[in-house]
Amino acid sequence: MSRLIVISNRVSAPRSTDAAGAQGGLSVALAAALREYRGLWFGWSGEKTEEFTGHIDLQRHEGVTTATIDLEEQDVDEYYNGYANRTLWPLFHYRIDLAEYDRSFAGGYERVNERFAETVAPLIEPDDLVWVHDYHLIPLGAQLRERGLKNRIGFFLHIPWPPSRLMVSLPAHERLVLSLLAYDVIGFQTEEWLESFRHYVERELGGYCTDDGFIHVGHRSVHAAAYPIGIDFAEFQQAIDSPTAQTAFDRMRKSADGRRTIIGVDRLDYSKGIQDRFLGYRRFLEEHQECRGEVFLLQIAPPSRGEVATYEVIREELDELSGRINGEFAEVDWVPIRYVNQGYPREELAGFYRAAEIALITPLRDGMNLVAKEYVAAQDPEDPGVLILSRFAGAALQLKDALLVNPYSKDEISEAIHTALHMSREERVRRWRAMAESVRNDDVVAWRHAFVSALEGAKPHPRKAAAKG
Ligand code: ADQ
Repeated sequence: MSRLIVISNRVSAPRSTDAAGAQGGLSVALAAALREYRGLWFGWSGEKTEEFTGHIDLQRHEGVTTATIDLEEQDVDEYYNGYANRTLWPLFHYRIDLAEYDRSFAGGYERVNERFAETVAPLIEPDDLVWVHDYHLIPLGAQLRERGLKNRIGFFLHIPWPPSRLMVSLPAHERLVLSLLAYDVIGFQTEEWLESFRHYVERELGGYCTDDGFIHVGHRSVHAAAYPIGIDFAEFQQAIDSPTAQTAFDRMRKSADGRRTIIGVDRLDYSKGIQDRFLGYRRFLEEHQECRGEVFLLQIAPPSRGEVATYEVIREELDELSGRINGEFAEVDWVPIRYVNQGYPREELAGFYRAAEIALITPLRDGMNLVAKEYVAAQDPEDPGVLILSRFAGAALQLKDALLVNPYSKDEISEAIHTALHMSREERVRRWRAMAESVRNDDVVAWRHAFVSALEGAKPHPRKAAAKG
């Protein structure tokens, strides 16, 4: 059997020394794949070094080999904080108003992708399958081909693919997209992002798409398909059955004191729509005075990407907005929003999800959104809560029995909260069953099997180099 080489910006293989549940489902799932295929996981250590040397720190944790490199400060500024998080992240989430186009960012991005390629290439054996993850590493496949790799190489994009009309605002967009043709399989979260990609290929690259799932540009044919990511359902069930989850559940229910809990859990990011969510909840409190004092919103949002200025701004805005709403509506014995800026271990989070009668997950745009799936998995089958979900999250295409809302509309959010609070148990159970079936069947194990089998099935790469822009 071929080995599997996973390459992503950051590496997070499970370690038994980590606090219980500190690892995300994705890292657990990729680690399981790596154990099965005896592979290794390559990426940035998260550490900085004075001068890039290409030194690889090889480690083995619980049957998984990790290989990490340190990057220079300039690399981190231009590649990670720059092109990845200030150019591609906003653009791919349809926020061209926030996207910064800076030539030094683009240069740093190329340079770090080259550094990745240069360092990882000697670790790759001829029969290895290579799986590259996410928007940080789009050109990596082409860089590896330039170094003579003929392996089957796949790419999975965890975030949306923007509509062509937005994509063309990126300087040198053709060059970036053409570099994707070096891969054998390109995976997207949903049919919607795949459709946007195919549209770009036809319109901007003069290529064409065929019914067998291939895109064709010049002499290259690449398999492009949707592989919706899921959660590790079995692992999450264990988390929910743990004593820690039970304690967290009891703590929440006790502190709710008979009030109903609406929960939101997100990384603090503008794409997650937390501001519009607060405003929608505010509208609900205005319109339904009779419900004031009977519900509260628990918003858990640990800060992310502290080095990017936009994230500082959104943090300040949310502090201000939650303070204002609380000031406006609070009573001596009731605060409408509990806004918590920290992360919690998975088992505790599972207990919080279960204690919440409603989840309000309203990203303005999201590749998938695993929080929505975790909420569904954590519910009591006899008395499940209601999921209110943005129609612009990738997860909405699978979780059609959620209350789907337009996250920009305060009225829709307000109405959905009201509907959720009054929904009969029978309807809650009916909706939950349909969603739970999807979350259980399309889990992260099914996701990686689907992607890796597609990669295994790919034809060997032709001797001729991939098209370059
Ligand atoms: P993210 O944008 O990070 O991921 P999401 O899919 O919701 O978004 O995953 C977040 C993960 O972090 C979940 O497992 C959640 O439990 C955890 N998490 C979030 N807030 C937390 C908190 N306060 N405490 C503890 N854990 C917390 C990107 C894309 C998504 C895509 C995923 C996976 O943006 O669209 O679903 O990758 O492909």
